[in-house]
Amino acid sequence: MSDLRIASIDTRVLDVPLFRPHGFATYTATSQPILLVSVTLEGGVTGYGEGVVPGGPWWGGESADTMKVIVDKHLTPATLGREVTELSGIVADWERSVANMRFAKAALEIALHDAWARALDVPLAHLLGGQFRSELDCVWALGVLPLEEAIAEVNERQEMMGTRAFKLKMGSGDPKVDTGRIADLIANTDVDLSYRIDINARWDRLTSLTWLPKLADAGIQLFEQPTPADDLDTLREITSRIGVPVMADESVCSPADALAVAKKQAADVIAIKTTKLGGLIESKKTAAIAEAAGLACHGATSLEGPFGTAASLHFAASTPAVTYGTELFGPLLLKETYVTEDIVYRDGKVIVPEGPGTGLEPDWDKVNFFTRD
Ligand code: MUC
Ligand code: MG
Repeated sequence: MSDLRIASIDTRVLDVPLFRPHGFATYTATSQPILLVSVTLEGGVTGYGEGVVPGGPWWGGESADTMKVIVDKHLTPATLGREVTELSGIVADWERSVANMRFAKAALEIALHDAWARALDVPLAHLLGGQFRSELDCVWALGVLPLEEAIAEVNERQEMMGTRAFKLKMGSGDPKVDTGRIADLIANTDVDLSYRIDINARWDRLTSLTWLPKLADAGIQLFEQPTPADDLDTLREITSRIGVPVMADESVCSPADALAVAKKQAADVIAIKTTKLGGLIESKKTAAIAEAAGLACHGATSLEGPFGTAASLHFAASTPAVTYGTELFGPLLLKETYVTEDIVYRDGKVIVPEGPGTGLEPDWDKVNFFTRD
């Protein structure tokens, strides 16, 4: 077997334009900054991970810039020279030098997993318990958009890639106007489509209790994180009062958070982002807690590029607890890709790439083109 010691870790920030602006509750992204981490083993194999937040630090406080500093200055010295087969110990040791900073840890942890899987010549899912499915349902997320543009985008995605389920971003505007816009969208598109909303923790209790029932009447089938991350009492109240399933996203950034949500019965579904959770090992722990508590898991996204998305797909494909589909559509938001063969989307599903590691290879001309000076 080739030498599995970690020889070098390289980081670079890519700025990849989006095909259209993506409006979140407090920020509109026109490009996605991505920290691309490359880990090379002594035997010569290289693996890739991505450090990504949705657009910028508004979501969880980290950005591609902060991740670069954390990986370069603090995680890399604690990692170089060790055997990649010690990965769970390496990740545990990172806690001695870096608290929190889970997005940064995920970028390196996933690159290490990928290098290890490539060195063994197996798909990444084989290191995560084994792959038992090859495709997953995939939601398309619309940013905050005017009604006509939203209707056009839903129709287009339905036609182009068979998408049947859509996530709508809310929380940026007047709740009454926004609720009306969403009710009009649902009324003016195919009746069989499924819609969910993500408020990114921007509404308070009273706003939620006023407008969520109206959104339920309009046909919304899932409420994602309406209220602030730490307020599990209000999340539980919404979960028990309105009769539409609730998904916890910002409220669950660690396995301990999942345990707190489970104990309070504060949500029905947990959004598993391998980024916010600090990588694949912590994501597995989080999914196990949710499963034991009878909660569903959703394969969620920070709008990663192809490498990050593929890693999350291998996670979802090897984790039976992911029973609530995925929204792993991030690469499709990018104007152009930077891998030689991109992830395939068809019939409302995303296909898990085949081959060693994530199954994807960098297109170095494109990677260099998108690399920040
Ligand atoms: C989030 O909070 O879920 C995922 C899709 C999208 O549009 O935003 C992200 C972040
Ligand atoms: Mg969310």
